[in-house]
Amino acid sequence: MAFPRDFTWGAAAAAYQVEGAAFEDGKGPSTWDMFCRKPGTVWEGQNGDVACDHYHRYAEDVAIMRQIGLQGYRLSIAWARVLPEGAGRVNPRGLEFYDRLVDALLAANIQPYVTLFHWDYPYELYCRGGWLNPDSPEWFADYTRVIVDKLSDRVTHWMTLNEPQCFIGTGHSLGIHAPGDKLGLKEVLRAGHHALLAHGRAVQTIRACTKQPCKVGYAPVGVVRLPASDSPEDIAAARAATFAVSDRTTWNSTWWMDPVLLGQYPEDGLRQYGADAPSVGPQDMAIIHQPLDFFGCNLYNGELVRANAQGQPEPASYPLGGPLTAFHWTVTPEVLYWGPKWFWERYRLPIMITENGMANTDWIMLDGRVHDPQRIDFLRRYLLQLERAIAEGASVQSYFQWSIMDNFEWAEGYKQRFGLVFVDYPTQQRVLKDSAYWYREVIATNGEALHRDAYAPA
Ligand code: GCO
Repeated sequence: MAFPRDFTWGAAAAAYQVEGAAFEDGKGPSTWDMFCRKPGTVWEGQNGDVACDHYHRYAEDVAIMRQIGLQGYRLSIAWARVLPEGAGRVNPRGLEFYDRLVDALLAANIQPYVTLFHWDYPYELYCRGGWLNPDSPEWFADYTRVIVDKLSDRVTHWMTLNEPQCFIGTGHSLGIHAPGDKLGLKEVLRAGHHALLAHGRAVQTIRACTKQPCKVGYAPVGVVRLPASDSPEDIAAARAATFAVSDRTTWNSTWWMDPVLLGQYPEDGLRQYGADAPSVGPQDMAIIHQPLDFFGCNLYNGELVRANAQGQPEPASYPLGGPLTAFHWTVTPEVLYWGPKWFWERYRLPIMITENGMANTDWIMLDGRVHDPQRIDFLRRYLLQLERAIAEGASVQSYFQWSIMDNFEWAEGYKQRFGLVFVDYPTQQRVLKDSAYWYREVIATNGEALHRDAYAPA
């Protein structure tokens, strides 16, 4: 049995995707509130105004988490709920929501893992330049202080930013996520540099203000390339491609991980971006490169790579008709093998899988249940690969399935269902899917149930 005895089994969600109450109790608007209102941005004009109504139903949701046996729940804080203008005035009612949520989790024996920023940027700060403003790292540090002052007597696990590759790239370059900008690469990377500085300032702030010893990490996307075969050449090529900045987009691992974990931008990234690379102030890397306690990363799938005749990586294709999720993402369980293995080798920090899961075509069936064998098989395959990575020495501390419940999947609206728990949005009824009962077994047996073929839900 590879999973360590103190392994944490959890599930994740993010504020804008589940909370709703978008304009209640003094919350200020976020860029996502505004973005959803622009025609043509989100599928069928949907938005997170109500979402899963978790803001009002959190007690029921925590009871469900307890029923599943979650040991950890990864949540995020809506910055503009706490600071309606993003900076300055604190909204006590917003802060109290997280107070109640954290208390409910602890009472259910579930550890809160708090992400400070999961994309819902305060709109008022966006109007002041957002991540392009050189003051943005300080805004983030000030907000962090408010949260840590309030919650660190009970919260001991913190993550600063979720997926900078996405909120910077998808939000500021492609324009398909909030704030919906299509900036040139130079501005995009400047915004990214400020986000990295914000990470560093937040870590410093957490360490300075925490009321008890705590663990601090980060949650970028793990952009991993997978070897097309078991040959040493293909494996070496996939590893090299995983740690390369091979195009002029933000979609890579090292540009976002190396500064944080090694204190420098990768050489090939500096070459690739050339004159568009951000100017780095003399103190910047010292701020960005803070000691961390864990390396969080979100892992869903990976593209296939093989070695060409010169041993260099080149793209390879998956076999025709291979498995796809409802989102049409490839099913590539080995990403939970190679990802943790290589990230552990490069960064030597204990790993938390902060997200992994799949969208499925779930509905309530005529027997009143939600049967999702694809998700069970998906998670089983992925977790067996994670177990293999651990058995071979990768230090992995925890796994957070995405997501505890169906929720607002950004530009896809409510079309994609990622949950262990089905949400019937018109009634807000929650129904545990078969995968939730199965995951309960996995948790209760610390992974042993992954080796059982037959599974009949309770
Ligand atoms: C992300 C975000 C989550 C998504 C999930 C499924 O990775 O995009 O962190 O908010 O909902 O990944 O796409």
